[in-house]
Amino acid sequence: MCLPSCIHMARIFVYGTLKKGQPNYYRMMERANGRAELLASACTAQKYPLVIAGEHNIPFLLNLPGQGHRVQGEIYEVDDKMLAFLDDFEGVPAMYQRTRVTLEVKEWVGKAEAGERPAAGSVTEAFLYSTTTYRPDWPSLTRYENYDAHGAHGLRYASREERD
Ligand code: PCA
Repeated sequence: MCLPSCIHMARIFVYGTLKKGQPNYYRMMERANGRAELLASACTAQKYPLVIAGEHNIPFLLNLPGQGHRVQGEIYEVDDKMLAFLDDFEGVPAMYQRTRVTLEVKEWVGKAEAGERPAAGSVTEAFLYSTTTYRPDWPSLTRYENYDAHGAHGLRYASREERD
């Protein structure tokens, strides 16, 4: 018998359209896709170039540590079902690869692990969707620190459903 406590959970850092208020956030909240629970706001410990690229204006964190900004995002705890859904949705491994990243916690809002909530400034790890399979000109695109699909850049994100 599998009790709820034996469902495997993973942590994922989202920095793009999956963040709260962004176009794909609802997909993480859809129970049919699995479970996701907000743990914290955070930023990457290292700098990475976060660019908006391609004809659909998709945000990509390029796996080029040391360049760009310390990227801001949110850490979620997800179950295996949600992780599998997100891997499929993000086109792993062709479009993005799911790798591990070191993060600095900004504000921990979710459940604590061993009694206490990690303090602001503490270091943790999670998965993220970054890519090494980018076009040669992408590293020279404008680099963002905090993605917003509706930002002043004016690059409108084309949702999966409106692409042909
Ligand atoms: N979705 C993932 C990767 C980029 C995107 O739009 C995320 O939000 O982290």
